[in-house]
Amino acid sequence: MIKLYDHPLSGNSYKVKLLLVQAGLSFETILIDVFKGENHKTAFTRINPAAKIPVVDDGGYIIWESNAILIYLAEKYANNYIPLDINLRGTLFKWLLFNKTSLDPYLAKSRAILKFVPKGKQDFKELELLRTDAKKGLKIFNQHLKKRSFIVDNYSIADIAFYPYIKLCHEGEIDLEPFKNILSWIRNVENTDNFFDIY
Ligand SMILES: N[C@@H](CCC(=O)N[C@@H](CS)C(=O)NCC(=O)O)C(=O)O
Repeated sequence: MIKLYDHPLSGNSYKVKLLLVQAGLSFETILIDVFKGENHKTAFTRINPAAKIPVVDDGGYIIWESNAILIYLAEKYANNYIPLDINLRGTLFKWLLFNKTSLDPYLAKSRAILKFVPKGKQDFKELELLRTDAKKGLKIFNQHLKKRSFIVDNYSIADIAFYPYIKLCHEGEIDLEPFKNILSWIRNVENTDNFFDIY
């Protein structure tokens, strides 16, 4: 059975869980308490030298990096979450990389500063810079979603990849109100079969 190294507050782990659940795949979760530093213990860094969750162990095949995991699982078990057409696939890969380079890092770090860093240790200067970059990415994403229900053709792993940190924007005090297309896209994702809330 697929094993997912997970933490309930991890947006990146949630992406993988959402695909596993929506695709009807059986899996078990192994809790890695990143707040207690369990991800830095040798037992875990042997599995992922980057010391991060999520990690998937699929019958001994180990893969980490959430968006890579989504591609792997969709290719192997859930073809309806990844387009067949090469141009649509190219577009999907483009958005998965945009997600990991131009949006998730800014959204996730803004959230982390306000949600997890103890008061008094929060770097508000860094937070402002992160939010400025996040808004640049959100503007591009919002523009792309004009007249589109989903990122590429039908609902796919691209939507799954973008969803958690956008949904959690409020925890980094990033206002989504100016991004109306993103707001309707969130509703579209939440209306897909077997969708479940992040928490
Ligand atoms: N690029 C990685 C990022 C993974 C990541 O940052 N994971 C967080 C949880 S969401 C983590 O393990 N943090 C613990 C740490 O950095 O010490 C991915 O998409 O999987």
